[in-house]
This record gives sequence, C-alpha cells and structure tokens, in this order.
Amino acid sequence: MKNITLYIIAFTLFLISSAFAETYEVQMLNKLEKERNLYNPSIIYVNSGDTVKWIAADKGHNVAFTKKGVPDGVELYKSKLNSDAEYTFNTAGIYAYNCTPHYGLGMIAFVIVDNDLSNFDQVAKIKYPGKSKKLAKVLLEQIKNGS
Ligand SMILES: [Cu+2]
Repeated sequence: MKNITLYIIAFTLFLISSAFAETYEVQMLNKLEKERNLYNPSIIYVNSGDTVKWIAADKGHNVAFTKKGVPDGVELYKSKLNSDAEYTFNTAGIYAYNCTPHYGLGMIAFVIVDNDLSNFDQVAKIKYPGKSKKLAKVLLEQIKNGS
C-alpha cells in the first residue's frame, strides 16, 4: 500500500511538472539594430522539460548544437535551414548552438537548463570561429555572472 501511495504521489508530481513545462521563443534574425545574423535573445534560462522554439523570422538560418557545447550524453541537434525549429531540453547544463551558415559571422547563442553551469569550462574551451569568438566571450561572461 505504501508503494502505491508513493507511486501516486510521484505520478502526480510528474503530471504537475509536465503541466508547468514552458515554451520559450527565440527569433532567428538577419538584423536587429546594428547587429546582423543573430538569435534574439542570445541567452535563455529554462528548466528541464521546457521547450525552446526558434522562429524563422528571417530566412537563411538554422539551429545546430555546437560540438562539445552540450552536456555529456546529449546528441547534437540540427535543424533545417529556413524553418522554425523546436527542441525540448531534458538534461541540465549549458547548450551552445550556432547557425550553420553564419557560425563564423557570430551567429551563436546559449541555453542554460536548470541553472546548471557544470560544463562551463568545456563550453568555454570551444574554438569559436571568426566573429563568434568575441561574442562567445561576452555571452559566457554574462552566464558566469548569472546575468
Ligand atoms: Cu544564420
């Protein structure tokens, strides 16, 4: 009987947490003020179970998880160009991602799941190409400072 009660409690908690899973939107843009080829916002904090939806507000972009930029055991997700994309985050940690055609032009962004920064050093060690290098430094500094 005790086991059944625990099971019911666990299942109820699961239902409640699923009901509260949120969806966040990130825009894929050609231009915003002085910036070109960007994700807006470029850093978002979510909880495990939450979904991020990337909106192809402008064409020519996609979402590709950056190699070595995700928590251990997570497969690299890659979306199609010109299309909205969606991914549900179930593993805690930092996720670095980039636009395949605009990686060298600085089109990178981060998702932090459950406020877990345990893979920070690994993500900071990535060799970000071209303009991504400077932006990665700025964004990672913000992540480190929790802002
Ligand atoms: Cu792009």
